[in-house]
Amino acid sequence: MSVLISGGTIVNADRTFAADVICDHGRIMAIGEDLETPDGATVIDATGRYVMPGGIDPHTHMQLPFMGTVTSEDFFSGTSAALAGGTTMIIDFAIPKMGQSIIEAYDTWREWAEQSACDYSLHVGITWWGDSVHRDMETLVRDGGVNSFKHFMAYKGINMADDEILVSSFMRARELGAIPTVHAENGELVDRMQQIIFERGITGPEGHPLSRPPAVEGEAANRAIRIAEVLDVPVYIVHVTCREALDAITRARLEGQRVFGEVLAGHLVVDDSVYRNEDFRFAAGHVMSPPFRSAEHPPALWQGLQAGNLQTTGTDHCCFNADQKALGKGDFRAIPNGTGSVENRMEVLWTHGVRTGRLTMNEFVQVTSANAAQIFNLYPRKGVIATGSDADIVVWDPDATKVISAKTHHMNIDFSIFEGMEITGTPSHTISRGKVVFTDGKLDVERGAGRYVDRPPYAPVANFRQTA
Ligand code: URQ
Ligand code: ZN
Ligand code: ZN
Repeated sequence: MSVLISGGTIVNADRTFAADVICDHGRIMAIGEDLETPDGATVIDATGRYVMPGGIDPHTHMQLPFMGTVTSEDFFSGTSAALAGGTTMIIDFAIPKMGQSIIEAYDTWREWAEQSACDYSLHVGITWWGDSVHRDMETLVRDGGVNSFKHFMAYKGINMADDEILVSSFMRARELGAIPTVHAENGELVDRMQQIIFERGITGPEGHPLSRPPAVEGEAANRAIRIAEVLDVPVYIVHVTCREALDAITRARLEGQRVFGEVLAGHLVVDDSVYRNEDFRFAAGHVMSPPFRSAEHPPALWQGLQAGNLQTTGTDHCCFNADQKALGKGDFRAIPNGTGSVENRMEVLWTHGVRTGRLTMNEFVQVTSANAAQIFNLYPRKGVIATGSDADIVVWDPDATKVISAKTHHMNIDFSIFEGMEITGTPSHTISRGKVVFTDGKLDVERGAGRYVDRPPYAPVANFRQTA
C-alpha cells in the first residue's frame, strides 16, 4: 500500500523545499519533484500545505496507575488522539513500584503498549536502588531498546528518588551510554509545604501551587544538573516550568555541560490563575506537577525554547476525569496529578509559536520531533522527512482553524486545559508507518498497529573519556 503526497512543501529541521513524497512498506521511498504516481497509490494533494515529520511526544503516561487510580487514557485511545493531532510517536514511562523489578515493570508496560495505534518507546523509572536494579539496567539497555532512565525527585512515599539513588543510577547510566532524566522538584520540601499549607486551612486546589513554588523546582533541577556534572553524564530535565529551573539549565549549558530541557505545551500558554478559580472541577483539572506558574514564567520558557536552551516539547499526557480528580475534594494533596494534551501539542506550538513569529517552521520541527529524535537516538529513523526514514508524516494545513474543546477532542478525558483556545494551523492528514490514519478530521486507526521502537544506547562515555 503506497502513498503519494504531491505538491506540498517539505519542512525539515534544517531546510524547507518543494517536493513530492512516496511512502511504501512503512518507509519514505522517494522524495523529488513531479514524482510519478505508483500503481494503486493513495494520493494526497498537499498543495499549499507543509509536509513535516510526525511529532514525537517524549513524555506521556498512558494507563498509568498513580495516586490511587489509573489514568483514563489507555495506549490505544491515547495514541489515536496523538495521531489526530499530528503526533506519530510517543515515549511513555514504565514505572516500577518501590522494590519491583525494573524488568518486570518494563514487561508490563510493553504488554499494555501493544494496543498502541502509533509507534512508541519506553523510558524506565528508577524508583529504588539495589544490585538487581544495577544489573537490570544493563539488560534493558542491551536487550530492551532503552537508553533513558527516569527519576522522580518528588512524590515522596510513592516513587521519589533521593540523592543516593540519583548518584547510583546516574553513574550506571553513564557506564551504559544511557541518559538519566529527572522530574525536578524537591520532594522533601513539597511534602513539608503540603502539610503546612493544609494545616493552615488551605485545602482546595489553590494549595497545590503554593506547596510547590518555583524555588522547589529550581533547587532540584540545579541539584540533578550538578550531580550529573560531577559524574560527567548528560542529563535531561523533563517538564521545565519556571525561570529558576531554566536558569540552572542555561548556566550549565553555557559552561559546556550536556544538559537538555523539555517544556510542555501547557506551561507555555497557561498560568497559575487557573488554581484560583472557584469551580473545583476547573481548578483540579489543572492540578499537575510541577504546577502552572505565574504569568512571568511562560514568556521565559518561550525564550528558553527560542534560544535553544530548551530543546523538546512534550505534554506529560496523564489524564484523569472529573470523578478521579474528585478524590482530592477537601484535600488538594489527594487530587491525582496530571493533565492531558497529547492531541494539542503541535497545534498549540504552531499557533502560539510559529504564527506569532517566536519560532520558524524549521524550529517548530526541531522542537516537536527532530530534537527528541536526536536526544533519544531515534534519528534519522524518526524526526526527518528523508529517504529511508519511517513514513511518519504530518501534512499541515497552516490556514485551517478550530476551537479546542473537550467536547470535540479525541482524548479520553472530560476536560481540556486549552478549552476555548482558537487555533490556526492543524494537521489535514497524518501518516503513521506509511498508512493514512487521519484525514480532514476523521481517524482511521488500528488497535495494535504501532510498534515498539528500540532506542540504542549512545557510545558508552567510559569508552572515550575517563572521569577524574
Ligand atoms: O509527574 C509526572 O510526570 C507524572 C506522574 C504525571 N503527573 C504530573 O502531574 N505531571
Ligand atoms: Zn513529572
Ligand atoms: Zn510525567
